[in-house]
Amino acid sequence: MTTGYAVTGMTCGHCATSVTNELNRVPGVETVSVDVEGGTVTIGSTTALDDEAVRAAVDEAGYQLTGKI
Ligand code: 9UX
Repeated sequence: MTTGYAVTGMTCGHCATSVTNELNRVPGVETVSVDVEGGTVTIGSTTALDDEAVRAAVDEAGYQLTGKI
């Protein structure tokens, strides 16, 4: 399955790398696709994700998860 999230604060490619690295630590995450321009992150996973774990990972990277898309 894929789940999309709105993430604010990402402005360059290094932002995308940072948030991807943190999200890859979340249990169940298989793939991470970041659209910096659009402010979205799409995560592929085998099972439903723990949204709070995703939120915490985004926060840890220094960005803000503002909702699902
Ligand atoms: Mo790029 Mo992102 O220099 O927080 S890493 S703006």
